[in-house]
Amino acid sequence: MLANMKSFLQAIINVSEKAANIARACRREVQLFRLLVQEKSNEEKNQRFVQDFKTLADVLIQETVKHELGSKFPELIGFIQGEESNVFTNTLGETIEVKIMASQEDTAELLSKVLDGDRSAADLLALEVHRDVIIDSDIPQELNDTNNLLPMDTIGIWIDPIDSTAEYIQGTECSPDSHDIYVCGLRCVTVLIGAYNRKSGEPMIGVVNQPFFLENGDSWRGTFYWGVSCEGTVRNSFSAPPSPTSTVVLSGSETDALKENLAKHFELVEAAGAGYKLLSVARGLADIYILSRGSTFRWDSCAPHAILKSLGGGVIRYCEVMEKLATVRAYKGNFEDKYGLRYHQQGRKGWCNDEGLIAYSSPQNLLKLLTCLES
Ligand code: 2IP
Ligand code: CA
Repeated sequence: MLANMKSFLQAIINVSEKAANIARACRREVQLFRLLVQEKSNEEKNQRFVQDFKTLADVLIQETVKHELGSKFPELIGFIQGEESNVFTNTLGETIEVKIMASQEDTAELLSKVLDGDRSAADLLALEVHRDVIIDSDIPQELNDTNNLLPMDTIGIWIDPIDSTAEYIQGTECSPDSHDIYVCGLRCVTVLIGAYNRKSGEPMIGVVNQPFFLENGDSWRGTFYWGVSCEGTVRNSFSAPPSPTSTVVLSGSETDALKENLAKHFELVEAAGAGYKLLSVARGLADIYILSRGSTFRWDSCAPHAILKSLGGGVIRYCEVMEKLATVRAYKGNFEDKYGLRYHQQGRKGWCNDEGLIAYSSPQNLLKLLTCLES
């Protein structure tokens, strides 16, 4: 089946906002928040289910995205994958499969079984799962043209329902550093939905939703970003390509050796959230996100990778590049074609990006980094 790019992208944006609604509800609604953040409580059963609830929030969002995209685009069914499995064993040893049922009532019924009969929490979640969410987006009309049709049987989807789970659960708020990058807190949380070509593995379409973008009073408003880079169509939600910043964003667990080397040439910022750091490069808050270790997965990088590609940047394999730095620097082609991360096949460690990664917003910024690393 052919789908037009505009309706496919709009469907991903809509379901990313539904995911953000669920994530915000779990923080806003007292019955849900209590389960989520492991508040000190004397009711033993809450402790027992707290672990389930954290996983449940993740799993429920992932299943919602799978259910919505699968029902709109049936040829995707079986090719929509994510971080979480929808079958998990609660701390009572019961194996539970989280499914989105046809009706809100049936979904609430199923969820209350996972939540030890807490029907009010289940109802609140089911309400968000079944709510119709259509969000205004700035998708250009050209993506509606007949020359922008996508064969849906060539597309796979990677979902990270809540990236930076640690900040989501216990995020302590912090103010932005001098580069407007938040080192920690709820702003580092992102919902990541990426579409890739099942044959070549190349990322094609990415939506990154930031559920906690703006705090007004005691509630949060989110925002989202999108990028398309496929079949010769290259568009995104940014008004202009990012300008150079000489800033590099890093994981808090990056090696000292790499940090010492980079510090000679760049300003370094350590922030939480793999998705958030990739987004910071796309937003032009940093030129580079470099990660020397295999601590991210296909679901972390696919969506922001597609956005970076649409900006003329990309995400390439750190280890391979470091092994042949001079060759890579001398390469005259598109670095993405030769060294880019691919999403259709497992590597030595499953779906882990085991070679680490270098995310860049432009070839110029990548070359500047490679020159510094070589010196
Ligand atoms: C995590 C999350 C962490 C990141 C880790 C990801 O995903 O993005 O922030 O570690 O690599 O897998 P770091 O903070 O060092 O970048 P999740 O939160 O979905 O498990
Ligand atoms: Ca993640």
